[in-house]
Amino acid sequence: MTPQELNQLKKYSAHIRANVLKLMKAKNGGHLGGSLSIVEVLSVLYGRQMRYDAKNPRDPHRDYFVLSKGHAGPGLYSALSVFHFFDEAEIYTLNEGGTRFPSHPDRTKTPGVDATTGSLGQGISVAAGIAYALKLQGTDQYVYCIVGDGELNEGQCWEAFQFIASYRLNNLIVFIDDNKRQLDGYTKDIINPFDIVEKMRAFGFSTERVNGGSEEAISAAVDRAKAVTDSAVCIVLDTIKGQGIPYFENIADNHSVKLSPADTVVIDESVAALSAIYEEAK
Ligand SMILES: Cc1ncc(C[n+]2csc(CCOP(=O)(O)OP(=O)(O)O)c2C)c(N)n1
Ligand SMILES: [Mg+2]
Repeated sequence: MTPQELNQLKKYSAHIRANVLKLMKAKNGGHLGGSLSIVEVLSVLYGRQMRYDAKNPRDPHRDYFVLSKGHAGPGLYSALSVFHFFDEAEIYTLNEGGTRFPSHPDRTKTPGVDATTGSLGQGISVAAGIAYALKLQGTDQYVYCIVGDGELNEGQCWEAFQFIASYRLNNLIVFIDDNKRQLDGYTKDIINPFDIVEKMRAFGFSTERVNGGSEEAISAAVDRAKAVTDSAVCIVLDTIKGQGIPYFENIADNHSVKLSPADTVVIDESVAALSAIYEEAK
């Protein structure tokens, strides 16, 4: 990747992150922490790795994206707005009656959303089905799926992983967003995941852990994943819940926030700083 390409990805990340914060402010809160931890991976996927046509989101030749941790819908909508699937202004109707932007993704409502998710564990199973169908068709399309680390509490994830590994679905790149926290605390204190990389390897996946805050590291890992020919692939993203905004990384409960006046001040300051990055002359 050239320095210019990396700089462009960083601008995308800044723009997605700013949109997440603006969405939170517009709704006085929401699923902030888990939306911010996937900003960089979304930037890499939509800004570099995925094949899609934003003006024809159902293009049968597209790559597919499944947000299995569906509560991070605000993160996905922010990304899809940056990549021109729809006007940014519309995402601020999040959760309102009649909106195309429900809190959790709905494939029948939102351009660019390939799977309806929110019930944890289901999205990875849907992604497995899509990938298996594409394999049967012999296409060169990829499916990308993001699973939460807390989501791994769901037995359904492990059923899906067995299927994906057994059928060597190397056209499905599984990301696990290891942000170390789930709804009500640290994963290690609730259902200890132990070593996620070792677990995925034991299940049959080629697995690596990368810095989930680095566009360069994520993109290089996706390149390596695409070169795997004989097994399922998993990239564990080492992330921080609330990633990119130290104030929100450090608050005790950053899963689904209700904003205080002090939080809103931080959001305004952060959006101003992020806008300066992505609006910098191209
Ligand atoms: C089947 C199911 N059970 C419970 C919930 C409620 N829930 C929403 S988010 C969440 C925690 C998810 O944690 P994690 O996957 O780590 O998400 P992140 O840290 O990325 O926000 C829970 C329990 C749900 N959406 N689906
Ligand atoms: Mg988590």
